[in-house]
Amino acid sequence: MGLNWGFTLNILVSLLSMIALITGITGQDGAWLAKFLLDRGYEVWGVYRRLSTPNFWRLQALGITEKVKLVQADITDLASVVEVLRRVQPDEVYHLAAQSHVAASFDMPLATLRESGMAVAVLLEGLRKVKRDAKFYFAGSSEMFGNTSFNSRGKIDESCLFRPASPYAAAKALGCYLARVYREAYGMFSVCGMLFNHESELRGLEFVTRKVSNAVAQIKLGLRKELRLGNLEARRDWGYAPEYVEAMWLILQQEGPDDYVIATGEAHSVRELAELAFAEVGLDWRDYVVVDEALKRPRDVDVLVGDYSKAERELGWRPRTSFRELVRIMVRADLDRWSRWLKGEPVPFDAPFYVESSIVSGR
Ligand code: NDP
Ligand code: GDR
Repeated sequence: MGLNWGFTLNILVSLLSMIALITGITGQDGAWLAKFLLDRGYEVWGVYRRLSTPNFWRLQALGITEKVKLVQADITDLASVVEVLRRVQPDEVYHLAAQSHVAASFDMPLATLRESGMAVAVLLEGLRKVKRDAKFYFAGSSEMFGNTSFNSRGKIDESCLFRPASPYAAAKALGCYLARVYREAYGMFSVCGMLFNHESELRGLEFVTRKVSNAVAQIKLGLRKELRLGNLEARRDWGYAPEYVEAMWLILQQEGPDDYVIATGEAHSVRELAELAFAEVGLDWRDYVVVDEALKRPRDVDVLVGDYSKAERELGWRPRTSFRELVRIMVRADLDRWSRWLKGEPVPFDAPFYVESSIVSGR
């Protein structure tokens, strides 16, 4: 019987390719990471949860819906997580799923603690029992540092203390501690990425950068008249998401497990964000932005700015997209999507189905 070379090659490729499992594949980072790993020849599995309305627009926008393998689970449900781990047998697990909105965590503290904190134990216990040698990445956050004291360069690095200022931040700090506990207690390759804000054209509409870029596009096209915002003075370290998922991968390619700050090292205020975004389409932000006290959080962190020296030294990672470029990418993407949508073209994006922040409290 002759050898079927195509079939044999397929088997060889699948034997050689690494298997990655991404929780939160329908979110911003999950989609970018899936694309990044597919481009590197990974077999990519993604965990999604059952929703009454399917939410695959980001995978569609990146053209990878047919390339990833989707499995259903809820990260708070150990039985479903173990089932997925048994089936997928991943080499690398990127645990990105969470209730990721800081303001919403004040409205839903218990659900946030369960999904963004306790669920990390669900994943780690599942892995310890099913695939202990898999590498595990936990999506920690700059929010864990809260209003911490800065290092001698006036920034936040890996040695700064956690001082969480929201239920979300407290949950992420728990997750980060758990990642370290499993590393030290069981020798697992388990790490906590301390990523500062990263944005893109795939960002959720509830986050301030995308809220602004979407509103600017709508105002420019005459679809709305104003943009309501909360704290204009908050300063954040905003980078471009596709570069940050690359850092996640690099962290798992190191010889040993360790935690890293990933940031741009520059902070900008929400006011500057609005100014730049409106200027991008030739408008003056002061004519459209309304400050709404209801959009201010019970407690906010004044400034978060990261020191990525360790990542640069050990991972060879550094940010490439400036704040100005980031704002331009986002505003242009929303302008393009709304323009096409108005012409009746099919565009995979979320904004036409969203309700205004004046209706949804706290966003
Ligand atoms: P998103 O909010 O865009 O995505 C969150 C993902 O988690 C979605 O896919 C969501 O699914 C999924 N999810 C939430 N709850 C569950 C659940 N119970 N079971 C299964 N899936 C669930 O977040 P980002 O992509 O922006 O961020 C990724 C991770 O990184 C998050 O953990 C976030 O907290 C963290 N992080 C993000 C930063 C950023 O600037 N983007 C910075 C630092 C940390 P669904 O689509 O169904 O809602
Ligand atoms: P953040 O992002 O809380 O940093 O969490 P968000 O974009 O929600 O807020 C950034 C800053 O902008 C201020 N702000 C507003 N925020 C929102 N969402 N809506 C508004 O109208 C508004 N007006 C002012 C906020 O008060 C805040 O100071 C993000 C998430 O991705 C987390 O999951 C992640 O861990 C952190 O970044 C790092």
